[in-house]
Amino acid sequence: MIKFEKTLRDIKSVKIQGAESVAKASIEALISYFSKKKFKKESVFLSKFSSLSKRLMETRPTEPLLRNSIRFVEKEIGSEGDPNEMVKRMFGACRQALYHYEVAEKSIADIGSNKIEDGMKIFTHCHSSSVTGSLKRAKEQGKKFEVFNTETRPLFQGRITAKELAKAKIPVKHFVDSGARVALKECDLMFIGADAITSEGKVINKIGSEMFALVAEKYGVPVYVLADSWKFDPQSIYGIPEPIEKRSSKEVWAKAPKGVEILNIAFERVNPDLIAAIISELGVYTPENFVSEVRRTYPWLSR
Ligand code: RUB
Repeated sequence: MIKFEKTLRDIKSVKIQGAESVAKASIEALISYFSKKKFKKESVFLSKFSSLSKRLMETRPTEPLLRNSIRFVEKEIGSEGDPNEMVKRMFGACRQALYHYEVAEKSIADIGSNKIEDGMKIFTHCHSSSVTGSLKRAKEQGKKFEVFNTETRPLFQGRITAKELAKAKIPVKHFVDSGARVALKECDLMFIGADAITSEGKVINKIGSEMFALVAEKYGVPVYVLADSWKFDPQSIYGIPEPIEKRSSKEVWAKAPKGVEILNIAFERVNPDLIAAIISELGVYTPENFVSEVRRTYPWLSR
C-alpha cells in the first residue's frame, strides 16, 4: 500500500517523469499492491483493480502508454473466474507489459543510434528516456557527436538529460529554452520523445516541441520522434482529443502578482508535416505509416 501511494505522489510531483517511467512505475505499483492480497469475490478484486487503475491514470492525463498498458492488463484479467486466478493473470499481464517496455526501449535505442554519425550535433528538449537511450547506444558504438539541449522550464527536466549524458561522457551544451533557435541552427538532427501519437499522426510532447520543430524546419534539420508504439492514442480514432495536461501556476511563478494569469500547459501537439519519422520498436515510419503499422501489429489497441 505504502509503495502504491508513494508512486502516485512521485508521478504527480514529476519526481517520476517521462511516459515510459510513468507507465513502468504504475505497473510496478499495481504488482506491489496486489502481491500479498487474497480475494474471495471476483467483484471485490475487479472493483479494487479498477479504482487503483483510475487513480494511476488520473495522475498524468496526457499518457496513453499508461492507459494502454492498463487496458492490456484488464484484457488479460478478463471479467469472470476464480478471483485468485484473475490476480495471477493480472501479474502475468503486468510482467508482459514490463517486458514490452524493455524490448521497445532496446529496439528504439538500436534504431535511433543508426541515425547518428560522427561529427553530428543533435538537439533535444525535455527528458525522454527513449532519446537518451539512443544517444547512449551511439556513444557505446564509439560515435563522436555532441548534444545541444534545453533546460525545459518550469521543471527543468533538461537538467536530467544533461546530467545523464554528461555521466555517459557525451559532450552536452545546455541552453535556456529561448536559446533553442541559436542551438538548432548548428544542429544536424532533432530528437524528441512523445507522450501520445494520434490517429492523424500528431505527436504530443513537452510544451515547446512544435515551436522547436518549426525552427528545425527553417534550418533543414530533420525531426525524429522516438517513442514506444503503445503511445498511440486509440481514442483519437473516434475524434476524442488527447487531453493536454495543465499544471499548477505555482511551478511557473510561486508568488505572481494579482492580475497576472499563468497558463502552465505541460504539452503541445506537433504537426506531422514537421516530423521526418517516428522511430519506435516497429521501425522508422512516417507518422501516417506509423499509425497503420501500430494498428496492424497491435489490433487490441484500436478496439
Ligand atoms: C516528459 C516528456 C518526454 C516524453 C517521452 O514530460 O515530454 O519527452 O514523456 O519520454 P514530463 P520517454 O517530464 O512532464 O513527464 O521517452 O521517457 O517516454
